[in-house]
Amino acid sequence: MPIVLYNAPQSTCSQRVRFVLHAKGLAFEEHKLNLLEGDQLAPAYLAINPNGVVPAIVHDGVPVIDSSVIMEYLDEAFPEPNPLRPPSLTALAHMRTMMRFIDEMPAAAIRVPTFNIAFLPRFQKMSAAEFIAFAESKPLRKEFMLAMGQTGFPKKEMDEALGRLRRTVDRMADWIASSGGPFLMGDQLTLADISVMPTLVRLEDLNLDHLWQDTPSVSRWFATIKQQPQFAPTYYEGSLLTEQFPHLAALRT
Ligand SMILES: N[C@@H](CCC(=O)N[C@@H](CS)C(=O)NCC(=O)O)C(=O)O
Repeated sequence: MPIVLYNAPQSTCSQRVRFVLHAKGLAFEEHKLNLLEGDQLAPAYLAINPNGVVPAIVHDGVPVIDSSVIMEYLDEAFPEPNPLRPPSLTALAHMRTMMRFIDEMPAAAIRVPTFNIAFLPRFQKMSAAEFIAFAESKPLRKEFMLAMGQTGFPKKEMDEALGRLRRTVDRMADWIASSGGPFLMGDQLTLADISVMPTLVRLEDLNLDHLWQDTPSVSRWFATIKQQPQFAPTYYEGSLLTEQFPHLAALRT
């Protein structure tokens, strides 16, 4: 039975899982959910992922949810080809520490510029009652949506999010320096690289790549990631926000 993937093209968490599936050469059946239309809140999907977020996979009839858990699950279930976790227990613990940091810091912080710059115009078209009903229907992101409201996050929150993203770049530079690169853990591409990859792609998509312009080791890391054969099939047409939202096209010029 092929793996079934529920995801969204532009979703950073989904991009992690697509990359791992391609790295393993696994056949999968892809279901694309429209997150702005609320497909992730449909009862049939909530039965798979009660958190109402993507991605989720179903393997042998059993759902596995949360992108970090899915990545580890896939690497454990299909270690070859391309093992994405280091063999020693201490290195594995180090990789997981990086992944926790990435989930807690950049993966959360990136939502603030993403929503303010890309999604807000869509929410501003809703009536106040429609927006509140949409926000309140989200099991995981209700408070986040209500905090953003229809005017967006204030400058203070944008600045704090960009600060957390900048500190992530600094931490990546430390990891590359101590491992010798080209990847975060040295010669081996691991789940830690795949975990942080979509944040840098998103920052570049939002024209915020100045955050690492003074950090050549991170620029080199990013160029190396883009050269991986899994990168292009992961980022198929429509995976970038500038490809989906016409008002963002100007950011590219
Ligand atoms: N910790 C979860 C977070 C998943 C998540 O936030 N997914 C976003 C897309 S990247 C989503 O589905 N958002 C839909 C919504 O907010 O309604 C994971 O890593 O899978």
